[in-house]
Amino acid sequence: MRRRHTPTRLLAIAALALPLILPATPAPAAPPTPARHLSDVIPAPAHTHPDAHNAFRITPLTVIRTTPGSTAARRIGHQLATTLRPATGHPLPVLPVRSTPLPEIALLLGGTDNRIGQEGYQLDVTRRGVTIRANTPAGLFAGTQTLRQLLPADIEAPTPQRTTWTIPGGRIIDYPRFAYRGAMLDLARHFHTVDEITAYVDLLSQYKINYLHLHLTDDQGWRIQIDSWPRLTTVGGGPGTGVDGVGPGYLTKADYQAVVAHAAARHITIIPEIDMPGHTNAAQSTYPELNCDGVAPPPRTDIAVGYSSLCINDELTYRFVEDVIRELAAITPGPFLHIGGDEAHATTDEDYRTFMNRVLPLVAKYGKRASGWNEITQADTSTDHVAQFWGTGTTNASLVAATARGTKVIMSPANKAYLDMKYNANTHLGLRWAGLIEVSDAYGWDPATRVTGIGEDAILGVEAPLWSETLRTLDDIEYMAFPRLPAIAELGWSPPASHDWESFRTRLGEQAPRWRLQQVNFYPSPQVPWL
Ligand code: TNX
Repeated sequence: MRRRHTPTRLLAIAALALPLILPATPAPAAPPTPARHLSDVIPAPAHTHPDAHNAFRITPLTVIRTTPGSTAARRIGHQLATTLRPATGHPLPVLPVRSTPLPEIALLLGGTDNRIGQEGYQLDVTRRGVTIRANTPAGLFAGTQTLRQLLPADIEAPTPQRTTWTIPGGRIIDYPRFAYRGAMLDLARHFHTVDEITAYVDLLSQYKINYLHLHLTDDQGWRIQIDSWPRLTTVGGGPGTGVDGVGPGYLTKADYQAVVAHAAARHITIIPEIDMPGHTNAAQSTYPELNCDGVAPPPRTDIAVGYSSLCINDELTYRFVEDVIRELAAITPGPFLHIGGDEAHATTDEDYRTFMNRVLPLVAKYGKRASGWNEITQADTSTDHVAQFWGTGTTNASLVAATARGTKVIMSPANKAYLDMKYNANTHLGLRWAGLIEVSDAYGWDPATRVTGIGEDAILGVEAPLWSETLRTLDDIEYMAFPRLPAIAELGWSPPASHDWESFRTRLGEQAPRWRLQQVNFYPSPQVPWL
C-alpha cells in the first residue's frame, strides 16, 4: 500500500476498522460492490472471452504459485501477494510448487498464445484458479495489474474488508499496441522527492506505463548529481531554485539509482533528460565558463522560455556535455538518454545543427540511444534517434522527413497529451498555452493519424508529459495526471478497434473507489460517471 497515512487519516482508518475489531458494535452494511466484468479494465484488453459460470473466489486457502526456478516470477508473486493481503486478510503464500488440491493463482513464464509477444499475457480464470502466462516478467507483471483491477475496488483498502473476492471467469489475451507507453515528470521547475517520484511510479505501473522520462534540468534548476561539476546541484539545485524560488532540491546518484530500481521492479524504465542547448540557465548561472562572455547570468525563477543557450563554439561546452552524458549513462540501465533540444530560440539554426551533430554521437559513444524533442529532427541526419512530437498542429515537415530516414516518433501532442494543461478555465493548477484539455480531449485522438505522414509504423509510442511550473506536491501531480494519464495509457496499449469514449468513461468512473482508497487526489471531471 502507499504512503501518506497522516495521523488524521490513520484515525479515519482506525475508525473504519473498529467494527471489525469489536464484533459487539453493529457493522454498517457494506456498500454493494458492482460485479466486475473481464473487460472492466484500463487500458482495455485486446481480447476478452467471458465465461460467466467460471468465476474464481480468493479464499483463505488460496496460494500464489510461480514458475519453479524463476526469481523474476517469484518476485512478481510476492508483489501480488503484498497487494492482495491487506484487504483480503488472507495469507496467500507464494510457492514454487503445485500444491493440489489448493486453489491457486499461478504466474507462469512460457507456454503462451503466440499473439502476446514480449509484454503481453494470457489470463485464464476458472472455478479452480487463475493462471497468468507470459513470455517475459514484464508480461506477467502486466497480467497481475489486470487481475488487480478485476477484483472489487475494496482490494485497495489497507485493512481487511468484508467483501467476497470474486474474479470474473473467462480468458483474456492481451498485448500492447505500442512498445513505448510513457509519462514524464519535470523535476526542474519544482523538485519532486524520491518518495513523490516512486509514488507516481506505483500509480503509472497500474496502467501498464513502461517508461518514465525525468526532465532533470532546465533554466530554473539542475536536479541530478554530476561529480565532475559538483556545483550544478549544490548551487543550481540549491536553496532558492525552482519557479518562484520555492522548488529546491536534487537527486544524488544514489537517489536516482533508487528511483531506477523502484521503477524497474514495476517494469518501468527511467529515461533521464538533460535539456540543451537551451533551457540551460541553471548550469550557466552556476558556472560562468559555460557562457560565451564568461559572465554568469543571474539565476531565474520565472517561467519564461527560450532565452538561454550553451556556447556552441567553445570546446569547454563539449567537455561539459560529455562529462554529464558519461556520468548519467553510467547510472542509467535503460536504453535511452534524452537530450532535450526544444525551444532553443537563443541559438542560431546553424549553431543548433553544429551542437546536435556533436552531441548526438556522444550519446551513442556512451552506449545509449538518443531521444529529443521534435526540434532535433532539424539537425538529425542519423536514423537511430527518437523524436518526441510536442506540437499542437497536425503537420511537421522535418519530422516526416526524419521518419523517412528511419527516426521513430513518440507522440506527445501538447493539446492532447500534456498533463500540465488546465482541464477548464477554473482549474487552479496548470497552464493553458496549448489549450484546455478535458478528459474527452485527452482520450479523443489517435496517435497514428495525428500528424499527416506519421503513421503507425513510424511511431514507437505515446507519452504524457507533466511540466511542473505550477505543481509543487504529490497531490498537485495526481490532480493533473488523474484521470488523464489513464486515457493516454489506453491510447498507448489498447487496439484502435477498442477505442470508445462511452466505454472508457464508464471504466474510468469505476476507478474512483480505488483512487479514494489509494488516496489519489484526482480531478472529478463532470464528463465521467464516477462511482
Ligand atoms: C513547453 S514542451 C516546454 C516546456 C514547458 C512547457 C509547459 C517543451 C518541449 N517545452 O519548457 O515547461 O511548454 O507546458
